[in-house]
Amino acid sequence: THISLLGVPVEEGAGRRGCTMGPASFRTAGIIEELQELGIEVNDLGDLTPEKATDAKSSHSHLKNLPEVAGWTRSLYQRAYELANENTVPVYLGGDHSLSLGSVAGTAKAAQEAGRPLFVLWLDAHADFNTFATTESGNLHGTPLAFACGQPGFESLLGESLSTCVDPRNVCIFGLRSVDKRERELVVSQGVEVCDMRAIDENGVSTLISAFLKRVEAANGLLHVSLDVDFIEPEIAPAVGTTVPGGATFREAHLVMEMLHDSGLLSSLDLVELNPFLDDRGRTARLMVDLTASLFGRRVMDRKTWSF
Ligand code: DIR
Ligand code: MN
Ligand code: MN
Ligand code: MN
Repeated sequence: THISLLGVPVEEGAGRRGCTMGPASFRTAGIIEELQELGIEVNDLGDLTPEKATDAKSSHSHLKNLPEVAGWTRSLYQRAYELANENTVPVYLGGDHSLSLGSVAGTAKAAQEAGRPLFVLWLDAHADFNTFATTESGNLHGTPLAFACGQPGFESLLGESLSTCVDPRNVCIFGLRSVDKRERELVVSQGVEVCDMRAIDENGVSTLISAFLKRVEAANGLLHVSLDVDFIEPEIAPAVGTTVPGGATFREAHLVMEMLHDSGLLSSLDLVELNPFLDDRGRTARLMVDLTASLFGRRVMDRKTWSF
């Protein structure tokens, strides 16, 4: 494996400031060294510079920082498209979740050209499926999945409509426990797969993730994973602006990562919403780095078949 790290220090999509320090915090927590330790070649591309998108306007006046977020999106859309065409696994270090407006769309365009369906695993307390019309907060980090799945009204982001959309049936929102009313209706009507926290309680992470990975494999799909810090239980991952109690435990989160590694299906990754201003002596940053290491192959022991 070869990994390309790209910092995307956007914070204008979130309701509070601080995610701009995310990429620096991932690096301080040792993300490069931990991945190299696994024998992986890591290329740190530094931090992305956003375009100026002063033309980005919307009639929805409650949207926050639309020109700034549009600038990041245009810049990352192009960069993600390029990286998807290289022989590398891009890892986008956020930055708030609005970075996925660019990363998923750019990756989807490349997947379409490669003739392969793009699957998206969205590890998050939230659905991030609001449109400009449905968002109650006006925070654009709550919109990337709706944008990627081709919902209307996002034209001002890129200055044109999206050429390639992700099929919403190829999206799995995993860990959901907070969804807005109209956002919920959209998720259902679009046929998005949802594994909410109750589904995880009742079935366990392993059954649910296996079923999703089987679908990706059967379709010869590419897999983009988007990991929001708030997927994890806030008691162990406090450095996020939108904590919701009842998140994935330490072991559940690691098991998802370990299973993703064993599948060999991962093609690109977002690590988002880390807000170092809210962290407790770096513990959330370190947890995110450890989860990333599990995703890229760190394990206690090689697997064997147990016989009792
Ligand atoms: C809420 C919260 N659904 C919103 N969303 C997110 O603002 O749209 N919080 N993504 O992290
Ligand atoms: Mn999110
Ligand atoms: Mn979230
Ligand atoms: Mn968020």
